Amino acid sequence: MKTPSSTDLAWLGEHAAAHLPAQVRLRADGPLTGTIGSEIDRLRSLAPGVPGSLTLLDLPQARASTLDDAPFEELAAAGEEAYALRSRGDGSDRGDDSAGDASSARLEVIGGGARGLLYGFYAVVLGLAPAPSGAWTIHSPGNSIRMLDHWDNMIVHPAMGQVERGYAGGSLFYEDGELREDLTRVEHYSRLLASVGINRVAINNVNVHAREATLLTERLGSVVRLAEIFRAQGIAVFLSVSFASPITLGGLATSDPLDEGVQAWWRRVADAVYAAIPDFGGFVVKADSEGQPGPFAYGRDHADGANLLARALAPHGGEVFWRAFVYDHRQDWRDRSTDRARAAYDHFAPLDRRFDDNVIVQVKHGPLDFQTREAVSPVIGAMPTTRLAVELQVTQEYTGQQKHVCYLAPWWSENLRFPSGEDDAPTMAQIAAGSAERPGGMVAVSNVGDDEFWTGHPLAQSNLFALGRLAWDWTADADSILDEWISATFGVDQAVRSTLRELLAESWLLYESYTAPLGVGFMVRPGHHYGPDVDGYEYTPWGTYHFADRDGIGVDRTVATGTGYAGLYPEPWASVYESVDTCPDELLLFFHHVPYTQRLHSGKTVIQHIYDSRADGYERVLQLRPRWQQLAGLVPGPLHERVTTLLIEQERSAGEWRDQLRTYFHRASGIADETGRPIY
Ligand code: GCW
Repeated sequence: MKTPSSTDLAWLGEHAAAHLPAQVRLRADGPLTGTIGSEIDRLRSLAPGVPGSLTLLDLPQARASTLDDAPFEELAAAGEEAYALRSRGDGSDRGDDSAGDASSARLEVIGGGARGLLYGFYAVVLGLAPAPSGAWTIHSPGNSIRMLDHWDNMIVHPAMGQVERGYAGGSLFYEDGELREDLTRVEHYSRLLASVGINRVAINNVNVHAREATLLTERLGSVVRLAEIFRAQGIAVFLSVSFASPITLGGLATSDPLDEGVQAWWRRVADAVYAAIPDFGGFVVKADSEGQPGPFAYGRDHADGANLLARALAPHGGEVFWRAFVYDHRQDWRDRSTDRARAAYDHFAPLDRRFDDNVIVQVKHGPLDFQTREAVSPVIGAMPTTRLAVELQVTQEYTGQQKHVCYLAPWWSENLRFPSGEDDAPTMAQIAAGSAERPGGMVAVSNVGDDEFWTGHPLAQSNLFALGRLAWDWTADADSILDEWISATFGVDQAVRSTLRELLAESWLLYESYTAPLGVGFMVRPGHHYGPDVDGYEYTPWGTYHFADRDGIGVDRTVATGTGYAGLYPEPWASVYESVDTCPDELLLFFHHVPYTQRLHSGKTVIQHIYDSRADGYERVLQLRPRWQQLAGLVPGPLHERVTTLLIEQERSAGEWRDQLRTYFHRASGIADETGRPIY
């Protein structure tokens, strides 16, 4: 087997190319001579010698062609990111594993615009869009915002490394404080993103340090170069900016959003950025959060702050992604009335109607912080007139740090499908998607670095892929997405497919089973957040407590006796969560402080559940490696070795979680494990 290159080891590698008919017939001239057009040309070179043909046309070309039965009006209405697809000839379905003899198959793709054509092309390459023979199907994204945020630093940060919460090596973009000379991998990466429909990317950490702040001004040239690469894939580039920039970069005495000098400074800076990058996306801002500067210093609120930047960008069509992750990270652990889970709601819900049209409030999917399990953020249903984006974390900060196998699509799906109220209330995804007039969508923190497998754990590529697919269509099924990723990456060998399914499909629930129980969250080692440390955050200022003592555990967030957080939801959820009887088991300790002897709906007591699931989870982890071993020789050797090494670490770590949690809660409760399994 040849030594795989990093491109081979992601889904646009050799297996994807195998889907492509050979005599690809490109007619991508005319209005498509832009950079996307040349990109389509480049992609054609991936096609091996399979007979058949592929016609790619944009809408004006298609109208002028012989395809007079194409759904022109519908496609035009679906927008420039949409595409129409039809197969003709042998009746095979390009999305089907058993595509069979494609000798006479012919695929026709019409793009609503250049990006639609590119997406249609990738869908064919990756087998993502079944094309029933004879009939046209139209595919269009369910979200207009499909964005990835990079938490990359130009300089390696002493505590956080080069990529904050990055588990895949250094930054793809920067090296030694500057943009890399060789950006070939950024080109590959931009293709990976476009192939699953990503259309926006932010290229630096939301914690904006001194050097990275200068991307906005003296290092704008680096942004220009990255924007050129991403442009070819229809992806707009965004910068994370510091709210204090007028002071730190501009030498002003203030960054007060109501100060005219500050407003003029931001306008001048935005004008300069757009002079260099006419299709620049805009800014991402983390303000008044974990030490980042913000409008509170001047007695202003977050609408004042966001609108300041929005008004500088508006003349150029730019957007501000303003994060709602605002809470008191210096709280006194003795203070039981402050609840971090409430913070984003308390700060932002009252500001609905105050944000300018080009502000998108970016809300983490849960009220705490990307935990393995937590409730859905009540902010999303509380700002009906504000453009919103749900923020997900592809990088596995709290979900195994790309050392543990953890396929997150089922967890994201569960959040996206969450109905905001009774009966046919819209789901969280529908609310975020917004309307044609006020579009929103999804933003996620990337899990990619300069690692040869892109994501450290090669199987963590599935999360990046799934994120794009769910941003395109939140109703897509997590298992089907997994299958798509497996075929695109590893081909259609049945043994490979079934093993990967077994390893990945329920890996999130497996991870949950041996880590913090029943929605209580955290219990991780402070700082790096890897591995168990039950009391690690208990007496810290971060607002992340479990309140376990000899009698019970959990956070009382009820209206009746707790922080009142449960009351921030509309019905039925306010009532469902308020009562121990109706609260779902998996969120019991998120909403309630209960005795260890509390019985779950599963019939087990809380303490026995903690004992059992930690021990059973560990046993299941032990089954992963022998299963993976069966793929030796069926997947590239270096990839097989990397996964094997990581599975050994997952076993070690899961054992540590099991033993620390079982022992801790035995010591706390004094209640025996009825199975008699070892406790230390
Ligand atoms: O989960 C926390 C992380 C921080 C991160 C922060 C955020 C970029 O531990 O490292 O900072 O979230 O989302 O801003």
